[in-house]
Amino acid sequence: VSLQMMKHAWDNYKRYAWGLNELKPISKQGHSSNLFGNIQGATIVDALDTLYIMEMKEEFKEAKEWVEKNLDFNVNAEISVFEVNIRFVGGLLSAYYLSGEEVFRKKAVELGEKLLPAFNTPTGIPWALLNIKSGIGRNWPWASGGSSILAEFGTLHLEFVHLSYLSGNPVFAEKVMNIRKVLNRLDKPEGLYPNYLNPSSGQWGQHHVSIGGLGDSFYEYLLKAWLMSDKTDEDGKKMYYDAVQAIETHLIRKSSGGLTYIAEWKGGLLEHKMGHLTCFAGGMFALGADGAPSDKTGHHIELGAEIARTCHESYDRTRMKLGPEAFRFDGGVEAIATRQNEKYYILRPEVIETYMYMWRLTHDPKYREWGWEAVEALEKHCRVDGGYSGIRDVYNNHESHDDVQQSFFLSETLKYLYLLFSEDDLLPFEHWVFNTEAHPLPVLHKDDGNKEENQK
Ligand code: DMJ
Repeated sequence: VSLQMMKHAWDNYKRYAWGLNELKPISKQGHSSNLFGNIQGATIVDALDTLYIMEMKEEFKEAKEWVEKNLDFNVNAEISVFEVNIRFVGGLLSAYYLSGEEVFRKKAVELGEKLLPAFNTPTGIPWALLNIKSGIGRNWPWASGGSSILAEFGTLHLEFVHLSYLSGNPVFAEKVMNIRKVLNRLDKPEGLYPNYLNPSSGQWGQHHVSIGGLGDSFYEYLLKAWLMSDKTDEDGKKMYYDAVQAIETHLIRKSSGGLTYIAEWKGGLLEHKMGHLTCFAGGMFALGADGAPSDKTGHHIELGAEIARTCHESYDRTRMKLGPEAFRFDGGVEAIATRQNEKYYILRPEVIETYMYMWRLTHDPKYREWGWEAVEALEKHCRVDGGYSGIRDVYNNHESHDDVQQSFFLSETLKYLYLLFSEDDLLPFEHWVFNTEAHPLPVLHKDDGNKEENQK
């Protein structure tokens, strides 16, 4: 089914928005997000590996030809370093490792080089935004006291380690190892990492802590850096398990109805809200269970299972059986969005991602059942003639479509669905880690410095 869904999403993108970043499936035209500046083709690059894995050979070939002829980084564009890294660098790296086609390696390294000026700050903590022509960087104007964002500068590690590996140039890995060093020198309030860090002073901004937006994939990359290093990156490992310990103590709570959730922390006070983005953590806890101290292994799996159940409830308690952007555990509600501007669903993958990890790690059939419910809801409410669209209010009887087919729907949501219903030996966890945009990167095995071997 996910293959048919991919075909529908892809064919319509191709028909109405080919070469542009994303598709507007209702108005049947291109959608350009300023996250990528003038860089074009986000959907193509994000979808390459999904097309490959689903064996959509014709489509993969078209996509590759587009990359060869049209993907151009010599543009005057201010881009989000994080978004371009996870979608474009990540997408190109995976396409290279899966297909072995040199063009993807070349483009990934070329783009990596364009991103390097972002690290020209007093601390080496990169800017959020970078003009890839002038090399001038800055931060989001809304970010606390000119800070960089934890989930942004903390989500470069996997890709940059691979860029050094594939280019032979150590500079990429050095840049991300330095981020680690800066973080390790800092005091952490209650062992937690605030979402804001000033790249000039090297001091934390506001003490907001989140495992959802602004924090999320920083934690994910600590664990995955350790796994991707064939479990040699002991720093990454320690930082991950220490962080999870602090998260459990200070952020994880159980509702009176028995649902485990991860709250947000604002200078010591809890906001009892969990974002859709936070739902990825179920899969992360389960993936990390194996490396936890031996008496904690079962506990980390259990935590993953409980988060999966809570996130499933957030879907089940809506009219459309698709989860809201954020749901609350206060004012008498549990796992329900109470604010109008938190009721939307934009084709996000995190809940299905967690089902996929839980399925692979436990083989409990309920995760496939829950995944199937999501497929039915997507088909019923998000599928339109011109592709797939997000929904403005998942509690409503009638769909109000937001008219965007996000590129991560093709790279993540549909890939994780496909993997959920595939055998475990397709991209097995012993050999692959997924970047935060679901682009698989091979584990770099310590016993063979040999590239060919690592690509199997
Ligand atoms: C994706 O770009 C990535 O999964 C990122 O980590 C979070 N936001 C979107 C999907 O929701």
